Amino acid sequence: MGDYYPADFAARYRAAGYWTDETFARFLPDAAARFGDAEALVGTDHAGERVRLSYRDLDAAAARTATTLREAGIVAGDRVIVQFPNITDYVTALFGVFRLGAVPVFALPAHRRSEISHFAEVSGAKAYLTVGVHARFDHRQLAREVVRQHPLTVLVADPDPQEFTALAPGREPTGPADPDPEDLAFLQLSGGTTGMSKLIPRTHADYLYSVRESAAICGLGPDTRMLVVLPAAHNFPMSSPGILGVLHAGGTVVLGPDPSPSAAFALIESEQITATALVPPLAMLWLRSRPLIDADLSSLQVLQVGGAKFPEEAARRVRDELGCSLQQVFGMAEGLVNYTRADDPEELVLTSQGRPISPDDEVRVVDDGGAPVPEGEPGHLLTRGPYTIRGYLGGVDAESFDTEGFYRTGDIVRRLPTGHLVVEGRAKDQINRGGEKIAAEEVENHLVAHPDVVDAALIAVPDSLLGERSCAVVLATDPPTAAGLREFLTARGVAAYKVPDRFEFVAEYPTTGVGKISRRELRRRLGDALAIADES
Ligand code: AMP
Ligand code: DBH
Repeated sequence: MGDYYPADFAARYRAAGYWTDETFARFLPDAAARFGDAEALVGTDHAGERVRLSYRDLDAAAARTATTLREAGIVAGDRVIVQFPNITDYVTALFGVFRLGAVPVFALPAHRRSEISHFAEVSGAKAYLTVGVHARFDHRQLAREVVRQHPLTVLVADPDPQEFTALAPGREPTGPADPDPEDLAFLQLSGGTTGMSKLIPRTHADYLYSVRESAAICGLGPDTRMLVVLPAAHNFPMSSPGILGVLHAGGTVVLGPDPSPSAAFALIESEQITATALVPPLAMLWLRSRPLIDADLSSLQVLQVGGAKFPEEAARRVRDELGCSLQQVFGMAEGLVNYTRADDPEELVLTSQGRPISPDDEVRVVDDGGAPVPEGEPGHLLTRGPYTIRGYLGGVDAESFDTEGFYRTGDIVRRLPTGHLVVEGRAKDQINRGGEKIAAEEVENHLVAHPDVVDAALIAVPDSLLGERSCAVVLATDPPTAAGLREFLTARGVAAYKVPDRFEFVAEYPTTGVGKISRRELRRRLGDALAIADES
């Protein structure tokens, strides 16, 4: 049994019925037994072919993919990096891995050498599953670079896997493994607050509890048709309630490879989509584009928005302009997920980020010294509960967890008398670029590797579309150009979304009392500079 939770808490969560014997190895076999010929998955495959799979088909495809993985040497407990765009091969590969009792490590399509190598190193991964060319980027080349340092078995969903193994269904099915429900099911990624993304160990029992409850809270059932346009491996579209919630409830998942309004609106109409999930910048783009695109969106009942704060002004436009209701979702891959409920008063849906899934989600809102703040006052959000981790992979981390096991989310929230949370900001050093989280320190580390860079500070600057963009404030002897630094970061294998949107060169930094760079002061100065630039 895994030691992911203290024994007394585990016993409590089991006794409450939150944790059951369900595992991801048997997820699809069970769903196939319950939903058989109902449509489970619609999308395109790696070859761009339209695919429609029933629950039975999907389970059979995963069972045969598991055979290919097994023949490539993957066994129960192995860590396997999965990196896919929103294509049907992702789902069959993922459930193939689960079926073997192996442990997926969820990379995003935007990740490059720097990130994939980091995941390989920290997770001790044995294999890497990916595609050929996607969005004009050749993942086989990426794999080639990664395997130079990390001996991974690479399987590629492409007719031309080059020197690697083809990831395709094998001839025979492989039966499901029997992992311990309280053991590690997969490694999810944190947005990364103080460096590279940390790996988040989630167990079958804790995660499936959140999936089942999410599906119930969101009213999912066999009639649900959910469009997934956010990167499918991200925690939000995966589980809140996401792909897993829909497949658990017998509905249909429609994978959309392209979140643009024109592509997504066409799919909503043709596939009679009832629900979808977006980050705020995309939701704002959809709102702006609605009058310009001729499409029937009348099937759409709910738009979920989460990942970053959705401005109230935009929230107020959803019902009239998109013709559906809004659900705000405030979650984190570490655990705690909050939803506004369908029967919440409209004002609460528009102005709060929802309330927790579980009656046993413990929420504390505290001041800088750790003392509780009065209800309704802003403070640091700490949480503990039946699906929130007690530690990252690789041990104790006193910065992220307090002595009682509460996870310090880094978010500043207000708690309303109804239990709903309003996100006011972030204490942690992370930039939220429209839902894509960028760890300041990670990018700074790359920048200071440049021979002419003395020091670098990455800070957020407000942006009307993305919420925040990144600005690198660089201290350099012989200032390189912004273009030169961009090239430098790209050559180091840094994902494009982490390359600073803007560069500023300075001769010195403002510092705090103990001599640390004052990001707050930098932000203020930069804010002033931007305001001046706007006036001129
Ligand atoms: P991650 O560590 O990538 O899982 O990101 C989780 C973080 O995203 C949270 O701690 C929040 O900072 C932010 N976040 C997620 N949903 C929302 C939301 N609805 N409103 C504001 N911030 C959010
Ligand atoms: O941003 C997130 O990580 C997030 C947002 C909404 C999340 O993990 C979730 C819901 O589960």
